[in-house]
Amino acid sequence: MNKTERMIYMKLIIAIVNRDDASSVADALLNNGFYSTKLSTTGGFLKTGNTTFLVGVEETKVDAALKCIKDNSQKRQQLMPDLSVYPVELMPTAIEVTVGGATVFVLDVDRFEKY
Ligand code: 2BA
Repeated sequence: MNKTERMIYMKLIIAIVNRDDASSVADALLNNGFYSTKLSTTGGFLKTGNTTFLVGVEETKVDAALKCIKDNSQKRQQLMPDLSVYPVELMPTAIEVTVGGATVFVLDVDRFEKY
């Protein structure tokens, strides 16, 4: 590698967001020049749909991409049936769970190629 070349390190951001925030997160990423892939996913606890973004970015741009995600992901209260009292009671009671804003993983990418 000569003096003018430098390694570009890539990171993969995996971000799980509420379905209701998915469109504004996608728009913010696009408007700031990031490529992303949106997957329809399901949370293991609530068993309801959420959205997972895959965003491949240069290491130096990770914080800018995370800002797009953070600024557009809201915390929400979500109700789920409290199954601990069911079926003793005929109607399950509901418990409130705080979901989000976003759950984010940032991973090193060994290799990034497009064919
Ligand atoms: P869910 O698994 O449906 O979880 C929804 C919310 O329920 C969570 O919000 C958290 O407040 C609560 N919760 C989840 N598991 C719990 C448990 N074992 N005991 C008590 N409360 C629990 P968030 O933490 O904001 O997570 C939102 C979604 O992000 C999750 O949906 C899941 O799809 C994903 N997620 C969160 N942490 C994860 C992790 N460590 N690995 C993989 N996915 C994760």
